[in-house]
Amino acid sequence: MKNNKILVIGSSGQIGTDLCLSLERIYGAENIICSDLNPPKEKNQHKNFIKLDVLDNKILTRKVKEENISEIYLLAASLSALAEKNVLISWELNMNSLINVLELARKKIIKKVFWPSSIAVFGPDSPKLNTPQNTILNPSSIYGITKLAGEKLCKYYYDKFDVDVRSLRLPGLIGWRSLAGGGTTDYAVEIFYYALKNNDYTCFLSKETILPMMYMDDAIEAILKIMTTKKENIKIRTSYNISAVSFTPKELEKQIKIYFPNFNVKFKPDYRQKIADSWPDSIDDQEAKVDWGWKAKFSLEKLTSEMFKNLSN
Ligand code: AKB
Repeated sequence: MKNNKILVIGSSGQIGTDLCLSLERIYGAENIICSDLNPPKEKNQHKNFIKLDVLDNKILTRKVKEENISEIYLLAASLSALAEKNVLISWELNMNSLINVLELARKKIIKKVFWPSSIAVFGPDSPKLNTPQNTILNPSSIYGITKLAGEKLCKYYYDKFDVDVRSLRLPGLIGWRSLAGGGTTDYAVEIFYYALKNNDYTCFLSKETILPMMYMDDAIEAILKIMTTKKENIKIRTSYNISAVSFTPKELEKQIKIYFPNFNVKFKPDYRQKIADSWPDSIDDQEAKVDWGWKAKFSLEKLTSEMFKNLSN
């Protein structure tokens, strides 16, 4: 695989931590270059780790050429809650990282790109229930605006330069290998850590806020699947809707109480409530199912049991 190496940008983050492990297992650790500004949680977690700033285009290009990279998974981003506090920095990171990577593909230095979009592309004017693939997109968060602009860029680079960039509109992700950071859906990960430590949890969203969510293993499978699907079967070149489960903080608390009956959640909504209120309750992912056979495996019950099983280990 000398000329077919993969570069993961943002490998120490929530998705990157899990994705790198899967890519290393499938393609061999020697073929995966993990990169981030921060080191991985565990020392020697990856065979190849480099410190890399995706905004430094010169060094990025040099590294990609030196390592014979053919595919990039671009995961570095500022998520919804953090982005509201750092508008310009988030715009710069979310947009310029994508432009830098798309340019490498336009110049044929790399062959394929994965870039995650988000349910944040939807806004208060989008239908709330079973939100369709093609609908009104008026995001109200700066993060949603960067994701929508990113989707348009992906489609433009595909139509104009035949750049093979593939994307998913990810919901809130729940995994045990790392904490989320800076998102509106982060409560659904944090809450497990509090329950395990026998601490009560104060949720920053109201108890009835329903949001689309997904267990990390499902998300990784979706990413691997869309990246290995034949090019002609990828019909959507903005970003695919994908969906797994939808639940409220109260429903998650109820599930957790099956394992920790004395666990309690207080609800103290903050500025993140407004972001959550602008997002869909549930997502219609028919196109992903038809085009590349997507199907989620983890229900709320199953993901809760997996979280406790793995976190207590
Ligand atoms: C966030 O909460 O910002 C992310 C997302 C849904 O894209 N988890």
